Amino acid sequence: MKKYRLGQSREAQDLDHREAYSRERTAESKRRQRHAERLETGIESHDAEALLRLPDPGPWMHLPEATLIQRHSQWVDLEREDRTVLRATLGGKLKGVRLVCGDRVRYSAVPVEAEDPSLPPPPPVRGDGGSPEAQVVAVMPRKSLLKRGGGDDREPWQLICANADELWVCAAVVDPPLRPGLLERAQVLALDAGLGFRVLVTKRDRASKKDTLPELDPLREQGVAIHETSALKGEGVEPLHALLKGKVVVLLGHSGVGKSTLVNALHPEAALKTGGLTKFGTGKQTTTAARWLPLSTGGTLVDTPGIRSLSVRGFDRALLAQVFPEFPAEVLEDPLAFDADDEATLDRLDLAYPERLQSLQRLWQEMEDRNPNQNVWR
Ligand SMILES: Nc1nc2c(ncn2[C@@H]2O[C@H](COP(=O)(O)OP(=O)(O)OP(=O)(O)O)[C@@H](O)[C@H]2O)c(=O)[nH]1
Ligand SMILES: [Mg+2]
Repeated sequence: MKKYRLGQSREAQDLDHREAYSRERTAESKRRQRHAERLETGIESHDAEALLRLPDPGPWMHLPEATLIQRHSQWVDLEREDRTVLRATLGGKLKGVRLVCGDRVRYSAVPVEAEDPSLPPPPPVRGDGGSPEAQVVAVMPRKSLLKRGGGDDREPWQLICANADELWVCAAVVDPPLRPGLLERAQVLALDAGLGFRVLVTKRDRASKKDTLPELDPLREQGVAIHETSALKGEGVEPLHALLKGKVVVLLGHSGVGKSTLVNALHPEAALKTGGLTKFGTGKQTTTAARWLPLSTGGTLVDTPGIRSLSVRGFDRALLAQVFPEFPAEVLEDPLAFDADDEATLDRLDLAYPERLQSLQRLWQEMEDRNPNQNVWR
């Protein structure tokens, strides 16, 4: 049994002990090691742009070029200049490089690993149908990159499409309902990528002509182009052909708003699968991967899977001044300083659409969001 002198704590006694000293030292060194490791991953994960960097295609410029038209889990589909499609795997040099629909790539008919033994072997290919005929070895610099915020710092961005010119957001008149914030969020994405922005109202036949869709008023005032369509009846579709000429246009919207139906109306050869709605009036996630579809009438449409949410995490807050131009500068500088529920504040600001203050605040907050697990060490 240990004896303690009066006034001495158990800890004080322990520190005199040789064994306790060495225990302390090991614990301290382990702590330091852990801390160093955390700092390392912290730095890596905060380099959000690393995901967007592409290796130099310089050595591969002699190879033929093609467009990535669809990504599958093990391979990609490429479209050559003559519009024929071929299936390809990704070369070892592209390990860790995130390719996306619309990327211009250089490919080789023989795996380059066969020529360079220092590279890892090509990935095994399993699954349906045609086996790969080529290997992608380089990606060309992108003219534009449409992306959305990712879930956390390890996955800071989700890429949607490369080399597009415009983003068309589809919103159905009725089912499924337009979720608040979707249009503003999509505007942020388009501004960030430098793309033109239009709103396509779909299923116009489902509502009366008198319904003027007041939720689009703020956008109308900003001068955003809004097109009303009914793809099933072929109404409002014809004018879109002229807008598509020579452009790459990405369609974005909730599941079930009729993106694929619209593509089929514009380009019947595509014969895309379309789905009905669930009993809750939501879409059935019929389209599962983005598809690059060159049109015979000129231009290219990109059909995308329906979105549930659209994160703006990590985007520049300065973009909000263009998305919410009706707000005074004092609000745009610090939206959170204003109480969106306080009548007096709203009266003083004299906002045309007071409900947009809350939306502005949400986007503002989200843009700064970091992964809570990573925040501990910052
Ligand atoms: N009444 C009417 N129904 C339409 C119209 N366009 C699409 N629909 C219907 O809406 C449903 C969903 O259409 P899709 O084209 O599959 O929708 P989507 O946006 O591609 O959906 P995801 O692929 O799940 O993202 C289908 O049942 C279509 O028939 C329209 O103009 N009018
Ligand atoms: Mg679809």
